[in-house]
Amino acid sequence: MAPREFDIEAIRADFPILGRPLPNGAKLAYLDNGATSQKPQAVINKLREVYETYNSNVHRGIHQLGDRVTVELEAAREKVQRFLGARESAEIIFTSGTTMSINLVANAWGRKFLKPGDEIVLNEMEHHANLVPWQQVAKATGAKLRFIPLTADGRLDESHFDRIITSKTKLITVTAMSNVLGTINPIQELTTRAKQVGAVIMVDGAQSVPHMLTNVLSPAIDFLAFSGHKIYGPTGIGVLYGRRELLTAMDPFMCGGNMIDEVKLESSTWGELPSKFEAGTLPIAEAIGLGAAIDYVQSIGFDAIHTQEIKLLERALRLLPQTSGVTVYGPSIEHRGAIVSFTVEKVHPHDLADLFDQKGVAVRAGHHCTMPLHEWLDVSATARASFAFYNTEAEVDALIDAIHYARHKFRLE
Ligand code: C6P
Repeated sequence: MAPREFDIEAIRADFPILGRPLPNGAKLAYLDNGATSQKPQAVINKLREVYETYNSNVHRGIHQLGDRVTVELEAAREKVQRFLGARESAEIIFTSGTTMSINLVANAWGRKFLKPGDEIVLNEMEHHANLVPWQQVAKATGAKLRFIPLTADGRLDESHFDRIITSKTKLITVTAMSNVLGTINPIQELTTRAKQVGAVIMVDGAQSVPHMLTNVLSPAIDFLAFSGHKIYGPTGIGVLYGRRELLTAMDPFMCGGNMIDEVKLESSTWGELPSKFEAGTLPIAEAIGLGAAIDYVQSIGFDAIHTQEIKLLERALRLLPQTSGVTVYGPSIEHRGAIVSFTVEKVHPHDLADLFDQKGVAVRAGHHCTMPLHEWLDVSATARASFAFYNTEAEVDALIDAIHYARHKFRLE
């Protein structure tokens, strides 16, 4: 289906929350999409449809509602499969989000296959969700963590790849897009390097999947994690894509109902993929809602999404540095997605976020679950504007006005 025409007002009208005044009466400028995105009416309607018309548990139902909900859930899985370009829907595991997807790989693959002397390659910009699980796995297995250094502008320093990615490397795990700097990492190059040394590559797609076309076969990555709530879908649902051979070789991460083949008192055997990794009742309506979110994103198309988000990014990267006291972190526009973190001299980011909120401008402030990156930046916290295709240039201007407002409140202008 051809994407619809990009009409920003019509698109904004699809998101009921964007048109509602805030409790203080201010007009919302929602620039916190990196934390979670807003939901279009189509997703809200889908959740309602599930609960109103065919709510039931999946797979176990031998009644009409159970049949219907199972069909809908598996249709959502197939949508995710096609969206990611995966070979088969059995390679799509529903999880609660990126964090759980990464923990699944760390525990079910890492603990089984890593041993002393093996190396896990990371870098300093990773979100805690793609760092802490690997610290735990390294402790448990004796594997070592290696970190690719960053360039001064916050990109992976490729001149260190030869030194860090070696025959000892068993896993490269990397975010496709930094949730703080917006940096887009060279997944193609890292995949090639991983294959050269016989390592597995895992991509944290939490920030990239909502904003750019992802194809797990090109470059051929082994694992990909993303969260439904950042791609205009419900909370509580996420995805792990895994290559069949790897998923087959792994043991289950969590055990219980749904994931077994046969259970005896002393031992059990596992179900087929993807059930083997889906113990217990899934977030059913949320998974179906994720399918609706993917339909919605595809109805707009990544070309239009990219064009709009780059326009916003360009404006933010031009206006922020022209604003007194502002320091912007991260690389130039060719190397980043629509996320901008910054500080304002003499105003703590938490105070900034508070004052912005009075004006209706919603941003995130803090370390954004990247404490090592903030140590590297040599600041304890930043403020972050993260854009979506439904944001407008007027909202970028509202951000700049809010900075002036905060500086004025602090008697800096
Ligand atoms: N980052 C942010 O405001 P979950 O919480 O499981 O949906 O996603 C975790 C996660 C993993 N990797 C990256 C790159 C992320 O950005 C996130 C979530 C949010 O930046 C919440 S801390």
